[in-house]
Amino acid sequence: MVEWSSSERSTITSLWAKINVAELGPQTLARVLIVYPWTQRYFGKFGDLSNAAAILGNTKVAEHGKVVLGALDKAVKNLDDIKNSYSKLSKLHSEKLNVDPDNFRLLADCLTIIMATKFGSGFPAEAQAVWQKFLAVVVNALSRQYF
Ligand code: HEG
Repeated sequence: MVEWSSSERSTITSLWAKINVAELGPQTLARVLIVYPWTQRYFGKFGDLSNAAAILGNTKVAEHGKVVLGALDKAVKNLDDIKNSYSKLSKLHSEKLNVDPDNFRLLADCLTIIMATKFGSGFPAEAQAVWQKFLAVVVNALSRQYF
């Protein structure tokens, strides 16, 4: 069981409140697809992913980026039970979508980079440390139904 101090809880909540899902979600997923091109294999139905400009302009990528980032709301609201709150989603990625769970961490890292770019000095190292702890718990929960 992960323990959160009250200052960790407030850092996570206030960072989440600053995140515009409709803006950062598309940017995060596009970055994953550009930086780690093997992740494109899961999105065969999304149309043109042949270069960075195509990925950044792809409306299906943008829509799905919002869905993925929006799903973090569940973790923020259930900090003490992230594992159980993602058990269905983990099962879906494992058994139906067959997504290699290593990719969850890649997405988490891209989100952190996008946040640093967007927030600049509003995302100091101490806040990053807490945020990455939070994302590590999310990644762990999503990877759970694979074992
Ligand atoms: Mg996944 C569907 C969340 C990483 C590939 N992802 C979904 C859905 C959610 C979600 C909420 C919709 C589920 C539904 O339809 O019921 N994804 C989610 C999170 C994270 C993540 C929270 C990581 C933090 N996903 C992820 C990664 C890949 C991936 C890294 C592949 C590299 N997701 C994926 C695919 C679908 C979803 C292929 C189905 C897309 C579709 O067909 O519309």
